[in-house]
Amino acid sequence: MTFQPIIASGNSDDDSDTSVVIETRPKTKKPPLYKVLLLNDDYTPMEFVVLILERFFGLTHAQSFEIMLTVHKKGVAVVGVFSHEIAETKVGQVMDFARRHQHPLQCTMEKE
Ligand code: TYC
Repeated sequence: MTFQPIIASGNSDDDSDTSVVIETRPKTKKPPLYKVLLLNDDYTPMEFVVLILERFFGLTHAQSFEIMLTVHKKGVAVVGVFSHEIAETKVGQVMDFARRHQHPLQCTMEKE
C-alpha cells in the first residue's frame, strides 16, 4: 500500500509559513480489475476464435492459437484482465462479432 503525505501549514513563533508533513494515511483504493473469459462451444470454428483474439485483444497468432486450444480443451480461459470499462467493451466487441457471424461463442467478465 502507498501512503499520501498530509501537509499542514506550520504556524511557528517567528510568523514564517512553513509546510510540514505531520502524518500519513492510506491512499485511495485502486479500481477493481475484471477477467475477460472465453467459453468453449461445439460449433464456433477454431480459426474464428483465433481471429477474435488477434483482433480484439492484440495477441499474436501463436498466443491466440494457444488460448483458443486451452478453451477448447478446458472449457474456459482468461483472455485478459482489464478495468471494468475496458472489459465491458471487449466483451461487447466479441459478442457482437460472433453474433454477426452467427456463431454461438460466449464471452463474459468476472471481478478478479
Ligand atoms: N470447440 C470449438 C471447435 O471444436 C472451438 C472453440 C474454441 C470454440 C474456443 C469456442 O471459445 C472457443 N470448433
